[in-house]
Amino acid sequence: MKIAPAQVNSFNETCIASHREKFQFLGDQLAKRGIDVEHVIQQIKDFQVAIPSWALGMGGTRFGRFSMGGEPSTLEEKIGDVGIIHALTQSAGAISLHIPWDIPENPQAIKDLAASHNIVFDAVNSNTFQDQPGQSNSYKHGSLCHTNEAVRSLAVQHNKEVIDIGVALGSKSLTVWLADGSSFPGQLNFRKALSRTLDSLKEIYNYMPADWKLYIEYKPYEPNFYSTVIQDWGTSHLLANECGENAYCLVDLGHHLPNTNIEQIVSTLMWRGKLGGFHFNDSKYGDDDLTVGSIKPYQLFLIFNELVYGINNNDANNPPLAWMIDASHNVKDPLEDLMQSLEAIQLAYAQALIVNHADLEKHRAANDVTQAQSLLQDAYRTDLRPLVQEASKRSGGAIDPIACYRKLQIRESLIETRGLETTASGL
Ligand SMILES: [Mn+2]
Repeated sequence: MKIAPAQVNSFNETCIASHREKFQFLGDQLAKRGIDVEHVIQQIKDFQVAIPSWALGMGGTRFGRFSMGGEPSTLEEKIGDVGIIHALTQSAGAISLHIPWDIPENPQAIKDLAASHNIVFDAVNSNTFQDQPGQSNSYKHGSLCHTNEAVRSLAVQHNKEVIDIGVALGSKSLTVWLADGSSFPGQLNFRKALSRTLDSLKEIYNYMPADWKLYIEYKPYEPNFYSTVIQDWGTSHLLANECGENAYCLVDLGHHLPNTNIEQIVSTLMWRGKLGGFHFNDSKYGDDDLTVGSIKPYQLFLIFNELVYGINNNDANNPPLAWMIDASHNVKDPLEDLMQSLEAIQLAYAQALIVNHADLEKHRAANDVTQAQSLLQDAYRTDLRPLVQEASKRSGGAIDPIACYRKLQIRESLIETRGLETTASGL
């Protein structure tokens, strides 16, 4: 199903008066503070976040999975769902495919379908963390790091196939996340495992077209619980440096131990020109994959503050970043959850855009700790929701995407067309 612009417009008519009032007030307040409101709105309008193909159905835990109904069971339906989110928000104009969960049978037809929703293909993601039916060698004890050369070459070959699929779709990057590691002391020779992983990654890197980027994701634990081969940003950075100039680190917010200073990692990687992209989610304990901004919105703002600073002070030529939501939806409607995440991302970005970095530097130079902290908190505590809503409206999206989604009874229509018992591939 497709949402017509007229449906969004007629929804907007129902809330335009109250929106105008709030936006006018906020705009005046920001202007008095010397903020170029139009510039911030334009930045928000230009900001697009990719939706991963695996986030559109209900996820689950190892204890169970509860269906939502109307979930997409084919790649075509998944693209349709991203199309719904994009029509309502105008900020999700890309999809990131997971292979082999979502192999397009006819890449051109899939490309055309996505284009009809104004959606492009973001990074493609390989999967060497589970065995596929009939697979000759198992990934049980690792993939790119495996002790057996045959397993490593199977995993390398898979990544090359993922690149080929991405090329056919117009993707320009490959994201590699490895489950490789060990669950018990003694199981793995750390040094040899890392060295084998580097050799495998180099082979994948060398296969990529010259205009592609390789994103190397890290994670400290899970599914292995004693060690992970690419455990942290330093290891990812080391591997990316060894691979070459088109290899970058990928930061997934949930892939850190509790209380890690992620904004500092962002700052360091951008300083070196090695930050490739972001996987957004939120967490309380570990890799919880919760809705972005639902647990630690201040941390999200501080991360965006470093991102904006890094983008504006880009002496190391860090390339434009790949933004993607990487979350799981176990209890909420996945489409509503994704729209909540998009709003949180836009809000944090907008708050970061109103930080006066020149003043902040003055406070820092004077070692005025109080003022420096207050300056950041002042931006964070400014309610910029009317500004984000204005950006959505001006792009042709809904002033309140979730309210519009409910008003149009999208989930009900999806259940009517697809039924109650569907399961998205890969979940
Ligand atoms: Mn991720």
